[in-house]
Amino acid sequence: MFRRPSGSPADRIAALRKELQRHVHRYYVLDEPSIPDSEYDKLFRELQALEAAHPDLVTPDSPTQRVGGKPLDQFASVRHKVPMLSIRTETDTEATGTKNFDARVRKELGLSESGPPVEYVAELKFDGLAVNLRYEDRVLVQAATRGDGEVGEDVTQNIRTIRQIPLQLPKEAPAVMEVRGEVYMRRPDFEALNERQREKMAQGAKGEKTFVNPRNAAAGSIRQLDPAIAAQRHLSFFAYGVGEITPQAEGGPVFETHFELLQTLKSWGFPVAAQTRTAKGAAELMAFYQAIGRKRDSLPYDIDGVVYKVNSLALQKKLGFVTREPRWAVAHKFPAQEQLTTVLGIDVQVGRTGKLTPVARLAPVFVGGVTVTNATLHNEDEARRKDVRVGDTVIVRRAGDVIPEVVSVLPEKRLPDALQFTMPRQCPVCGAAAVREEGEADYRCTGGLFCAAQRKEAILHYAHRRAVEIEGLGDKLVEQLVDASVVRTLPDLYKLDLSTLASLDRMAEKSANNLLEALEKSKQTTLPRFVFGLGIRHVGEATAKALASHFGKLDAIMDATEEQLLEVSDVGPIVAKSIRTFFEQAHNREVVEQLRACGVTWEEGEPAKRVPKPLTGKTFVITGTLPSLSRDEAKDRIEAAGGKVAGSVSRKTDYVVAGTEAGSKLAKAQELDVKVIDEAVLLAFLASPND
Ligand code: D41
Repeated sequence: MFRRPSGSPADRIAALRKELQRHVHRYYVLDEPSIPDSEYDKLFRELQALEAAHPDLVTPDSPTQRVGGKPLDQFASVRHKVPMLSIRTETDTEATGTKNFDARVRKELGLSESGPPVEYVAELKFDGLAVNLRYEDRVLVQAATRGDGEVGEDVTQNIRTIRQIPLQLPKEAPAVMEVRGEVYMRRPDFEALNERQREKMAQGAKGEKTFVNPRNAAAGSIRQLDPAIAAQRHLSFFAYGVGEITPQAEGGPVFETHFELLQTLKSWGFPVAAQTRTAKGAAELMAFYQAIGRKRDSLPYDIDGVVYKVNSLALQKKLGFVTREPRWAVAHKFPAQEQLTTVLGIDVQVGRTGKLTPVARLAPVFVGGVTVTNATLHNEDEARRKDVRVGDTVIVRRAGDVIPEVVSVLPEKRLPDALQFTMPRQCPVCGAAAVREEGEADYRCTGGLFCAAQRKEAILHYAHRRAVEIEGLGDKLVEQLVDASVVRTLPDLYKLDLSTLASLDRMAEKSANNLLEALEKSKQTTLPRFVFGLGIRHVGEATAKALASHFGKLDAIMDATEEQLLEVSDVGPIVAKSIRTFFEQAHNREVVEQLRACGVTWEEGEPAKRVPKPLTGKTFVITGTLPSLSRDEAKDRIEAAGGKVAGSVSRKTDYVVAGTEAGSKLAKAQELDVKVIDEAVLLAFLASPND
């Protein structure tokens, strides 16, 4: 992805340092990485290799000479009493990965190859932020990030907001006790946080942003200066080790193994991953690696690998550490969940129900254990927010069961002539109008009856028991009829004959006859069933009935203006617009005509006498919190009763509906002498035929 080395090794080293420096700053200081970790690691390893080959070019300020992050200025620094070590990583995902580690441990302990296996503890490697929790006299007195391992940041106030972290230890705990672990964010909490952030941004809040992954969300939340904000971010914690502890001689605990230590921490209220196991020898470690690898996608949090630790604390001591990495532990990585790739194109897919989804077509890339060639951009707003363009270099993420997605674009790699993506206003499958309704995120195709993408759904809906009802025409059969191109649109159903049906797989003559009989029977239907069967968005059974009794005839419904539709009880602006758009599509009208020509009939009636809706012509403003209705519910019900709901109070406002904590709108109403009512009065209006 990156420029090949040009010029001398010294030039390349300088270029790599500059690039890495920039990423380090974005990652550790801003919690906003610009490239995936895997890409950073590649650059880092290239620099390491070059420096190893040219030791004279190593300088103390090289990123390779510094571990971990630089503290933000605003947090107080904390010098760790016992340094927080880092952990050697094994990137070999084959069985050799565990064999090498086990062989090294055995060799350093002077164990023969044929001796009994070494016992390990196998843990999950959470993708979070390492912290040290210090308890003095069994009270949490300080929490600090790992920082560079020597000095971290004091984040006590934020850590105290994590409910999973005990603030107090039981009386058997020693006088000084430091517990180490990872603060992380579960995927559902991450999704919910980003959703809230998006809402805030949509409401114009300044300085709000979404997070690219749970790790950054956790890091950003812990290194958040306002503990009140940290408190709203659901963070989780799990313990993996200890720092300073009161020595045994002074009444400290007696632990012989790491596993025992974890069990004790668990009994004191610290979360310890349930998957933690002891394992003997390389083969059992590998079995653990593979078992967790299979489970990885279904875990509700991200892990980037597993960690193996020698279980016996005596052996750990004997093994010691080299340059801040214990010899008794190793992190065994899983395939990365984020990778760089390029966008070959942006397609728009149409779902079974007509939903349009923009999808980035990608140069194939191996992410999270699978080759990914497509990533969803979700909807128009998301595509705009991320501003993904054809030709862009992007970070692709595949974590958990979720479908791959584009996390962000590398703006510095954008081609100068790259065009901004716009959502098509027409369905790419059938050409019908694609519309996005007020308050909705998605565009939808309005060609429900003839759009190839929606064929199966449209037919199933029409044939439903509560619609036109074609007995025996279910999922499987529709699938078969459409896939064999025997049925394209609804009228094709009525052209089926015995020989066509009998030619289908698994179709006995008896079932073919039954289907033909059911089709014949379905021709005699009712207007509400037929209208419901058309599958017009927002037109359910009740609305179909209301339309039928209001207009009496299908042609009247098809030709009704939005205003006329609004007169129907329970029809609000969104439903009216949806009905109008449906019948504006020439193809939809054609399908209706063809169905009639095939002999589908119903009894038509006279239009109902016009009864004005209770709130026709009245404008409302809602303010404050109502006791039982949500604001949206109140709006829907006022509109369904013929009224309008405005956002601000003016002389044209008829009523202000005020709940608790009503603010400036209430004051404005009083100033303009507009009638103020409460929810009870509103409900009475809605129930009465006139106001
Ligand atoms: O889950 C983890 N991320 C994790 C991190 C773990 N399960 N165990 C760890 N063990 C250690 C040693 C062996 C040094 C006690 C670690 C880390 N260290 C660690 N996390 C961040 C830097 C080092």
